[in-house]
Amino acid sequence: MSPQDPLDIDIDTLLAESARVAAEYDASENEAEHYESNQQDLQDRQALRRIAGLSTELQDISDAEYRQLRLEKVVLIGVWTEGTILDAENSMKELSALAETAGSQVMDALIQRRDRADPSTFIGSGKVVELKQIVAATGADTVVCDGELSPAQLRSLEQKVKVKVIDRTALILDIFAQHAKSREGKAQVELAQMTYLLPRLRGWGDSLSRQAGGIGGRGPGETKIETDRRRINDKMAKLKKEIKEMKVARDTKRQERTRHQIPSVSIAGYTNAGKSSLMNRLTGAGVLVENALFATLDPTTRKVTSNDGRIYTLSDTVGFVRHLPHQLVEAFKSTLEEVAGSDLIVHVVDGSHADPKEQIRAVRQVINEIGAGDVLEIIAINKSDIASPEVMMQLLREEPNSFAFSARTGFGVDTLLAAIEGSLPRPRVEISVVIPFTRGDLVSAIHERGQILSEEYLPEGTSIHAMVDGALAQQISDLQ
Ligand SMILES: Nc1nc2c(ncn2[C@@H]2O[C@H](COP(=O)(O)OP(=O)(O)OP(=O)(O)O)[C@@H](O)[C@H]2O)c(=O)[nH]1
Ligand SMILES: [Mg+2]
Repeated sequence: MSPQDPLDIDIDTLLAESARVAAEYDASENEAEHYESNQQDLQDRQALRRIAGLSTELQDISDAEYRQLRLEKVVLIGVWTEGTILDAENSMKELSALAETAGSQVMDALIQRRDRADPSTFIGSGKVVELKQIVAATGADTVVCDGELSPAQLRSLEQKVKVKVIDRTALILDIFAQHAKSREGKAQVELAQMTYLLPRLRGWGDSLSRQAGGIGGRGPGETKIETDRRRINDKMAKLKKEIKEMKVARDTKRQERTRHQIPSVSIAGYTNAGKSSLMNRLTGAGVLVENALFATLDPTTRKVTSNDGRIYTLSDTVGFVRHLPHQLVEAFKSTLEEVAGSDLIVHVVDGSHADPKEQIRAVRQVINEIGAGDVLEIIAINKSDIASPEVMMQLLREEPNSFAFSARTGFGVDTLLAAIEGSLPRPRVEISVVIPFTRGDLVSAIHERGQILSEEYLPEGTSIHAMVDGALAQQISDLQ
């Protein structure tokens, strides 16, 4: 897109501008500080836990250059409201992995025990002071909050800590933006970013409207924000149209597959579970494998021939995560429809993860959300080479249709493959025909899509006894 394009909006500039206008508004307001009692502060302090060993450094600078990351020093904060401390720590570990995937260096991580997040600053005001000290001591330039914060919360925390504050959703959107390669992927991410941005602009716009109402006039800030909002809406409409056009091409391809009754298998699962590694094992597709979250954004589909000679497709898909931002689910709908439209989902689980059951739950939630809840599912528990055997055994016992394997060592892959191929929809129509040699195309179609029971070459053609799908049976009967 050319820089002259009125729709080419630089989100950072826009955000900065909106933040400035919002800050002006806030400064004009009577700053009623939200003080809590000392007792609460004491409780806050006692509830504060630091997670040791979470700060890690990027090991490979060339990797960072390749992805053109903005190397930021970040401090993570989380509010632990329910569940065990282990759950809270796992959540922070994941946030840390997300931050590192986005190219940041994690300086420190804090969790605060509270009944609920503070409505004005997410963490309690006592903690805010402490956070500010940690930020200063570590030289951090960004604070990342584990959760989705309201625009007002982000703003007041930012003002108090004096560095940029972002939430988990913004972080995930940032990773997606960095990893999107295809035109469709980029458009989908941009749409998700704008959907995220729009209510945040509205928040500021509303504040300004209230201000404008008070003095009975329209401030220049409001006009600016309304223009921005209109431009974003225009851009979003344009993106949606583009995505729709690309969806047509995708649908055509899928219809083609359906028409030929080629079974399709989707590899889905939590991010970093080893979906692409399995895809590569099974097809040699050479999909990028990386110990990073959301390494794969664009689906890769390969034609595979089963051991009994039938053809099906195998697709590697984008990974899921807990609380996957709904803007992303919405924007990636056309990509995710691939999963919903498949005959079988191979749900890859990282057996070596601290809480694989929680990952299974989170993935199933997204699978249901995209309307794929009824698709047949195989649970494929990966990384058997490093997972605890007890955890693997427990998962295998609890999940009826489950298999253990290791994409790295190849352990269990054959059994898993046999289970996948055994679950493919079976051709149902039995035929017994002699096909003239001029119709070699039909003979190969029966080989690819059907199941040969017997085959014999006669002088008048190929005599075949086979099971085929309805469409192929129709084509063959038309021949007679
Ligand atoms: N030890 C071990 N590591 C594995 C195994 N399979 C995959 N990995 C590693 O797990 C990491 C993630 O693998 P990927 O195949 O990229 O995972 P993915 O599910 O495609 O991840 P995203 O595309 O990022 O959602 C990589 O570092 C792999 O090398 C395995 O069987 N054993
Ligand atoms: Mg992948």
